[in-house]
Amino acid sequence: TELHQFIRGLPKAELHLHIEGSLEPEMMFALAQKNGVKLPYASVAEVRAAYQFSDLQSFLDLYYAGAAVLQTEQDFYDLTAAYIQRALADNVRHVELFFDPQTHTARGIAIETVFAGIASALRDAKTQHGFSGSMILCFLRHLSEEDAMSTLESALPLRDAYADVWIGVGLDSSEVGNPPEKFAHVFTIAQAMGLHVVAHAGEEGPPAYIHDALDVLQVERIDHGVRAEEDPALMQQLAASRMPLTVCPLSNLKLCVVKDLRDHNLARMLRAGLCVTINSDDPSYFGGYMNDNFIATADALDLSRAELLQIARNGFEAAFVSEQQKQSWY
Ligand code: ES4
Ligand code: ZN
Repeated sequence: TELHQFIRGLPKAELHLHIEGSLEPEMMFALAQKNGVKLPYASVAEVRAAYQFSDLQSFLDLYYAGAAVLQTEQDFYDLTAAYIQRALADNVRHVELFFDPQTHTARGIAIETVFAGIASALRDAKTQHGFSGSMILCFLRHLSEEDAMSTLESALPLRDAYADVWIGVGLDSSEVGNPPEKFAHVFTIAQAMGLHVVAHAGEEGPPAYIHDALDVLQVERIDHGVRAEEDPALMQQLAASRMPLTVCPLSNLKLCVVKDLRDHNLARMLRAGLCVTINSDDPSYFGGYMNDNFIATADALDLSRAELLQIARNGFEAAFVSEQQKQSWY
């Protein structure tokens, strides 16, 4: 339809994308064969058929298993380059991608390998396509704060070599039972180093986790945040401060955070004045990249062109880039 064409033509920024979650089954199979990794699936079709989730944890179990095929710098390069190609096709101009070093270092992959592969793909895309991209290192919240701290320490020596791309830290994985306070110390250090700070909060966890991510971790964006709606005072605060929420509608549907996209609160939060953005989270697992997320949401919630334009602009407003770079986009 014409509205879908309008959406495809909008320049977009993607602020909530786990690079390991962009691993398509075809690449998973090819890398498994190349690297001699055994997968519990006989075919690409079997992998896709396994992507039926009941909650966040049921997804994370498959997501961490799939990531085990990534071993060399070239593997991380190819993964990132494939995502960028897909993003360019959706008119995504800027990405701040998440990566999970602990998933890889736990398997004996050096953190340098992860940084080098992802960063080279981002740098090549900048040269070749004028595509702008940066990296946010996420700590796995189901692991200890000591583990997060040693991950940050192992990344510190890379700071200067990756100053052009490594811009921040985030917090992901199993939310409930792993509140923001658990990572207060490591976030304080990261922020003191001049890194941007974000955290997943209020995806499955309660609104109190959003409050604490803001208060204790001093985050500059909330990833997901959809459960903010249960706390009217928090909604007021998020609207007044224009605190960005990186919402991922198809993810919320696939992980049963909402049971129908028509029940999603994205439009209500937008209309309440919150800085809502649309993102794809783990596009290979959740059935869609940026335009798929925008189109499915627009159709389910009857978003107007003005609202869709506002959402796309919110992505650039919420991006960790200079005012000058923002003005070049809008
Ligand atoms: C994630 Cl959807 C989601 N939530 C929390 N952690 C994650 N890691 C990758 N995808
Ligand atoms: Zn996420």
